[in-house]
Amino acid sequence: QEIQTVGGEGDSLYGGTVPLELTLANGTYSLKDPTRGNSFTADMGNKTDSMTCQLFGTKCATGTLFTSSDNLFGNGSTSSRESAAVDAQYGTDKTWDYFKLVHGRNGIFGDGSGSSNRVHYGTNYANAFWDGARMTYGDGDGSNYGPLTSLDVAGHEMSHGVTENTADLTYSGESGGLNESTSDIFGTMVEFYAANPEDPADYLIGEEFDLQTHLGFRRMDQPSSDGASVDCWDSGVGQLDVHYSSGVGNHFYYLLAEGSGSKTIGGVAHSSTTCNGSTVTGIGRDAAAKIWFRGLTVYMTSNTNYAGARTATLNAARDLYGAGSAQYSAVAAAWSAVSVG
Ligand code: ASN
Ligand code: ZN
Ligand code: CA
Repeated sequence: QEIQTVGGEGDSLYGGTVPLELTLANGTYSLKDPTRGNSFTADMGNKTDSMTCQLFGTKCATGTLFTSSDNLFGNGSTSSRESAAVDAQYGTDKTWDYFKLVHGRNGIFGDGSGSSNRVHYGTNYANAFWDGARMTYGDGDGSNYGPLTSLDVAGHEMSHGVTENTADLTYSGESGGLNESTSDIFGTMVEFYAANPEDPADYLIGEEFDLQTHLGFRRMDQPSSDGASVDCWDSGVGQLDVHYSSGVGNHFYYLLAEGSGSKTIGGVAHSSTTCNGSTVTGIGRDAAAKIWFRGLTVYMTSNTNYAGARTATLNAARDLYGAGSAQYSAVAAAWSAVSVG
């Protein structure tokens, strides 16, 4: 029997109705996209993995591929197990397209191969993770958090795969903060790239599934507003959890792209101040993203720290725009504004 690629539609939790590319075989449609490296989404049935799996990314349960007798998946609510799967698959699609069309990268691994998603992992699990080979999403606890399958988190987690397969920033100390920041940066850029009115893009991470405050886990314009992340570099940031030391890189990136001061983005009031009292003029998201991507993939290495990230992104800006460019000067100014260099 012939295996075909067919268009379909999904009714997601956070992105409204979205187009899907599906696999059709023997009259059964599956949530597997041949146009994006056969990326697919599977149901974990609320089971978890052994510790061995989480540590080594091997011998993990793969879950059950989502299939259907028609080309429609989900109903826009958690009453259908398929809805979170639609978000996850949509997240894979947009992240794939973002890296391919904006940065010329052929998938997470750079070789055209796809990645998979596992949804409904565990019970009341309020996290999501990349294990080196695939994505896994919990359903949240249902009172503080819904399923973690928002587009920014999908982009965040899959960007860990891009980092791992490029600079391979060590996941501790300052390099760990840069690793986390890279994921917040590209997760956010994927949200902007998708330009989905159902999920207006902003610099908040995880706002879509935050049932209480709708502010999510982190925000890039003022990282310290979460009570744990830092806005400014100091010699102690390497001792912090990587999800907090990332604040320095996130704050840098926001200032570089958007500049200091206040503005409304995606319907949310954003406001960013500098650590040195300077005013920074943003160069826009497209240039900032190109600079970070080139810095990451050409100049950063596993032990790059914040000072090294300053050099890496300056080198990238010089390559892309020239040493006398406004973009180059803005990179220097934005790092200085977060006390790096
Ligand atoms: N969601 C978390 C992250 O991507 C999972 C973890 O702590 N590794 O960073
Ligand atoms: Zn992360
Ligand atoms: Ca967001």
